[in-house]
Amino acid sequence: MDKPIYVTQPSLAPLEEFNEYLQQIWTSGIMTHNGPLLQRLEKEVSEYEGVTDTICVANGTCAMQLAIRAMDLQGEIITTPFTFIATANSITWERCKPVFVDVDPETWNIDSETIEAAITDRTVAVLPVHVFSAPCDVVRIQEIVDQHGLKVIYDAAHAMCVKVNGKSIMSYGDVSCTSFHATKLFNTCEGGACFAGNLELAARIRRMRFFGFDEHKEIVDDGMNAKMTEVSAALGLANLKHLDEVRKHRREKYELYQSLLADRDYIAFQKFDPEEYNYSYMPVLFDTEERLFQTLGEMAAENIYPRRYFYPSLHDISLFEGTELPVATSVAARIACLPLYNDLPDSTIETICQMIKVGA
Ligand code: T4K
Repeated sequence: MDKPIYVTQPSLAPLEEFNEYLQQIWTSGIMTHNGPLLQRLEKEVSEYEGVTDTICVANGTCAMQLAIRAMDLQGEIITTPFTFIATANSITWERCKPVFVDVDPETWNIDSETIEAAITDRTVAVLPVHVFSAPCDVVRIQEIVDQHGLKVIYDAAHAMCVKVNGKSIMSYGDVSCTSFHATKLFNTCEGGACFAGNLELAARIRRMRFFGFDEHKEIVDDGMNAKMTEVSAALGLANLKHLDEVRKHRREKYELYQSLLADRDYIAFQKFDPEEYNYSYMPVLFDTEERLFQTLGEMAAENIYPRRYFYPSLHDISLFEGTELPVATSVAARIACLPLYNDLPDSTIETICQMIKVGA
């Protein structure tokens, strides 16, 4: 390839549409502090997702930190090791301890049956991740947390647009947190959001993202600066109009990969319900790490760069070492996310799939 092909590229609305919103900022001079565009984005995301409230924040990591803080959680939080480091960062930065449990070999999400065995008298919450947008077993997880009096925070960083049992995935758990980072299906450059069904909890998160101010700018709570700017909100408003189309195109490209790779019996795809997935990533599981290495090497020689999301499994890094979680270790060593984004030509997907054949 003349130009490098990376794992992803941002999906961006036409520049003129972004400019229309920017013009409003230039006219009003309001750039941040929960301005009109942010309020409009929160309303539009709520309508899009079918939820009552959206609390936009500066990024997905601080969304999880705010959720932990707003519920005053202190202690052990059970989570998955097959995720981006930010999941664990949000726990440790709130001075809690991540306790990793193993993942399901087919969905690669937290194995809900391993959660109970990890509960101690120090456990305060469970923080599962809908990895690559495949929903966790939200019903079983809720049963477990209810039985043990724990909270549940979902890391839904990958999962915009996903519905489970006809309801937005963001409506599950005490708080669901998502990311609107540039590399996500829906992006505001940097950004994220919290979704909380409990009105008091939602109000507390709102205060906490804005220094602990109430609506009269009285300092009434502990807080930080986790606000989303008007420029990010403007980008979000422009991008949101194209989200259905973006998801549809990604799905077509995902399915093209799937059909071209269908005869490779050494490759497995993530298990998910096709209607409950947003097709933002193209993860494939190789039968061996050697085959994965060989394929990555051959692709790099052609200027194509899939990514090892998420390697290594977090429980295997020196910060956290201590537990043996064989499924997570093995899956993390054998997965690569192939390039997937809206402008990726089908002919490049065909080339990539041929290379996987050559590597076999
Ligand atoms: N929880 C989970 C499960 C997550 O995956 C993440 C973030 C979070 C929580 C935290 O959310 P945030 O606090 O980030 O909102 C990227 C993203 O930085 C990160 O948001 C994301 N997950 C993670 C999975 O991917 P890297 O280290 O892969 O980024 P980078 O810069 O290598 O970008 C990957 C490719 O994307 C590049 O090869 C080229 C392309 N790219 C990237 C950027 C930044 C562009 O085309 N344009 C760009 O502006 O982390």
